[in-house]
Amino acid sequence: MKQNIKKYCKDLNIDYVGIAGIGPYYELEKILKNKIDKGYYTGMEEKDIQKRINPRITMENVESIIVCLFPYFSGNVENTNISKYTHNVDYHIVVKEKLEKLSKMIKKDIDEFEYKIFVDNGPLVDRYLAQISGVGYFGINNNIINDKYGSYVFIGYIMNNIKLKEDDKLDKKCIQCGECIKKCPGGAILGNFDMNPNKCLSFITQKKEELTDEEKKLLKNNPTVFGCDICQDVCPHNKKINTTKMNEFTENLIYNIDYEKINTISNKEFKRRYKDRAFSWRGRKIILRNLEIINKK
Ligand code: B12
Ligand code: SF4
Repeated sequence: MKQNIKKYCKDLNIDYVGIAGIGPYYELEKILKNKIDKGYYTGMEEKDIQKRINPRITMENVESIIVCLFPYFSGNVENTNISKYTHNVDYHIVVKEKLEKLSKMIKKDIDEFEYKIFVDNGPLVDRYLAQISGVGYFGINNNIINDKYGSYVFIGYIMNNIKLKEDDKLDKKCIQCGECIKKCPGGAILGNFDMNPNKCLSFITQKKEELTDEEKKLLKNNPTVFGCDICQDVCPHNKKINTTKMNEFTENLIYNIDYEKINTISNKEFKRRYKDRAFSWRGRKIILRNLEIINKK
């Protein structure tokens, strides 16, 4: 069956697929507890640690997890004020659609195939799954890196009720050059493969609560309306990478958000225009707030 899954993935332009076991993931539990103790969480993460380390809580009859990478790098652009992962149509939509297609293909072979699809929104730790299934390895900047596509990859997974042989994780980490630590504007990267996400500019651009003066200064000095790519852009593992083969990530791209344009439309109109964009999930107000901070003389 694994061979068939690989073939179906190829048909769907998915180059990297791996199988993760179903835990419980006790080594991850230690990392999560340590993060909570140190206050290294933002409130965007699933709070229930048991749910994060035990897939059975989410799908009682889960037997394996199919993990796929979705490369989105389509080239570097000079004039952009939003992060690369938001240039394209919302990856949640694209990845879900692809994994739904893959699941339907598998179901044709195995009638009793039951599944649940997740990308970003699931209870598990996506990067952990990517690592244990061997589709990528950790960078000091916390991102999952793949040799062919670098770290500009989304991670999606299918919990399912079929026992598939687990893949081995790669015996590899990034080269640890330290560039991301030096260049991270918020000093969020700790150097031991962990980070303090509260200091991450990507988080600050998405934060709903009022920003502190320090956070505003950080945003003003590193003007990105949504997300942050610095630790990936400086990473040597992202230098000679392939661009994505997925048309969904190369067509219909938006590179800039214009203050005047957003300021003159209603919240409802904003939602209507941008509901298929990852930068819109926090709403118009947050985008306007960030633009105002960046544009302030
Ligand atoms: C909340 C969240 C954020 C928060 C907090 C991020 C954080 N580091 O915790 C904020 C808003 C800051 C954020 C930013 C970004 N995010 Co985000 N985010 C998430 C989300 C929803 C949960 C993350 C989480 O659970 N964090 C808690 C920690 C425990 O999990 P982790 O980050 O995976 O941590 C691993 C490493 O830190 C490592 N680790 C920690 N300590 C140690 C110690 C040792 C010794 C070792 C070896 C490893 C290690 O192991 C952990 C477990 O595998 C995930 C989706 C998901 N459900 O998993 C996406 C996700 C992590 N985000 C993603 C992306 C694309 C981004 C951004 C690149 C977006 C951008 N351009 O702005 C940045 C990257 C910032 C960075 N350098 O990490 C992708 C990552 C893809 C990839 N290639 O790795 C994910 C997986 C979504 C997806 N499905 O594609 N994100
Ligand atoms: S995304 Fe930006 S702020 Fe966040 S860790 Fe990377 S370089 Fe630092």
